[in-house]
Amino acid sequence: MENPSVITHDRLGSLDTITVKNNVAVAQISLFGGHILSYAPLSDNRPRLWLSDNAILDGKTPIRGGIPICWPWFSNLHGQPEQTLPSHGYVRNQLWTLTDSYAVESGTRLELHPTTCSGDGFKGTASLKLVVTVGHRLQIDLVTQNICDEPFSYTCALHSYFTVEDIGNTRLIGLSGLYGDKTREWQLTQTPEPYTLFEETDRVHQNASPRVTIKTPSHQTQVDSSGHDSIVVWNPWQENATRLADMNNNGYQTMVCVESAITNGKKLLPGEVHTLSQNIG
Ligand code: TA6
Repeated sequence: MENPSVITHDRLGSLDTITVKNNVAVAQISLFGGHILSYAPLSDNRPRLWLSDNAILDGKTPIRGGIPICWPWFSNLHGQPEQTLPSHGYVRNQLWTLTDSYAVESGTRLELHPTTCSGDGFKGTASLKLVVTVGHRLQIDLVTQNICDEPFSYTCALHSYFTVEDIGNTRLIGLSGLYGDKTREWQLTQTPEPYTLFEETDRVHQNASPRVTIKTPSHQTQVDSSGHDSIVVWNPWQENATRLADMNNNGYQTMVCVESAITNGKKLLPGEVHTLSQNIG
């Protein structure tokens, strides 16, 4: 296990959290949802992740901000709007367990598991593990294994909320090709250059860009992905922000979601393992 002085167990609202403070970074993870709430490298002490001031921390409601784990489906299962199942799957609504923590060359590594991988809407038998490495950069690995004798398919996302000083002064670099625009009936649209945000933005970029850089006048945040088939970009903008009970009315001005995702579906054969990764710098 990791040196006990590096990991502490705390509370945030009704959430049991784990705080990692090592010699290169600080991070906080909620056991509810296996949900990374914050991360800042000591090199600049700049928080990389956005967490809503109005986030509901009751241990029952998905947390607005940080890195929600969307599994075993992204958004609404099979896209049916009348879906009665929870948006973004069901593991972000569960208590997770810290099953291991240990020092690695780059920092501190934590392994967490959800209470169960089974649930309505998913027929597979899977194991799921979140491996978080807190170092000069933040590495997140979501590891899915098919542990039954039948193949299954799933979608998933690391639904990361990044903090920016001003969304109106933010550019995304590294995206290309066509995206599906959820705000316009999933119309296929060419990625703009420069990539600025000026309205509700809800896009699934089909090109699996390995690196997206979030550029503001004073900072650049690198979002590297692997094991993904798409990148999702989301900002609710003003009207939706006022509708969201867990986002203050101008919360949209200081955040952007850049999500490493499998939105087209991943089929796992019996015994097969797949890892969806995001690395934040
Ligand atoms: O990732 C984009 C998205 O699917 C949006 O359509 C919006 O629903 C967002 O996720 C937030 O979803 P949530 O269920 O966390 O409110």
